[in-house]
Amino acid sequence: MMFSTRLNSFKAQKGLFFPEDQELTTVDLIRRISTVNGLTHIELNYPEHFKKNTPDEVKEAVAGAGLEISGIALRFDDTYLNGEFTNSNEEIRSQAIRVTKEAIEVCQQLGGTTTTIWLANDGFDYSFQLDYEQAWNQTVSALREIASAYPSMNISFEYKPYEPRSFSLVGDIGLSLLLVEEVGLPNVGITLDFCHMLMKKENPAYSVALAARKNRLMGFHLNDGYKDADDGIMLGSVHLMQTLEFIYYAKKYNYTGLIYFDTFPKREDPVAECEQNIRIYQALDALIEKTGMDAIEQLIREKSGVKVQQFLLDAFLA
Ligand SMILES: [Mn+2]
Repeated sequence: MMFSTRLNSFKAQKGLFFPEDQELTTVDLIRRISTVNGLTHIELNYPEHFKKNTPDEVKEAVAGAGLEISGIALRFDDTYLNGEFTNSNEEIRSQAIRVTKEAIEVCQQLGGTTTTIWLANDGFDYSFQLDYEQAWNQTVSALREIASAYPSMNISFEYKPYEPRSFSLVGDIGLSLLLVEEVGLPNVGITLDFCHMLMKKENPAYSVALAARKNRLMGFHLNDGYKDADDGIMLGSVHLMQTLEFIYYAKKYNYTGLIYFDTFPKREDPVAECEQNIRIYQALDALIEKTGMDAIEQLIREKSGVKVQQFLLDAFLA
């Protein structure tokens, strides 16, 4: 299994690893993240993580830490406050497309496979604020232009229903699959973020099944939360059964991609927090193995809420 987590989490509880007055670079954060037991990969934000260090410096630090780079995630700053691929200022829209292409090139240069696109600002806050059809068409054409220029690289779309916009343009699994289908290229897929799915009141395992049946499952962002906000707390801490079901479907569809913990430890030691997430994932995976895929398949076929609760109880008491 490939495990990764948020590099920026390693700015937290700074004094446990760095002198309090040290200004942290990406290379410093890589040094700290490399102390996590069980971590295999690093994911970097573009352009954010390349402001103080060059791609070569980052590459060297990651190799020196005995880790690999899985990919790059786009982080659009306030230049794009009024939209990335749907910005009505043509110059800003072109810049969003150009920066995305740069991110893919950096990903390629660093030996990563997947560039994840989250469009924070493509959405709306008011009625009559957005021409929906035009915005949709602009998003399809931008993604098509980007993905067709790099056919050997994975481009993964991460949806989120709202925040920072009141409504995202593409905010759920169904719309994301429609978008990807309209883009019509084999190297475009979907990243499922557990909190984002909860915010949309999706059942996460169902979203796995829908993306997998279209062969578009490209990335996992795992965490947990209380549904209304992107809490980013530890895996399984609130929705344990839904996390177990999610991992069951990941196994059922032979998901071999990156398991990335998109959590925001602040009051926890981020090293211990990440190790705990890895342990929880492995423990739930082992519980499924022990129960047997066939036995769970049988449980699903019975469609019995009572038997599902007994399964939970048996797992606790085992
Ligand atoms: Mn995420």
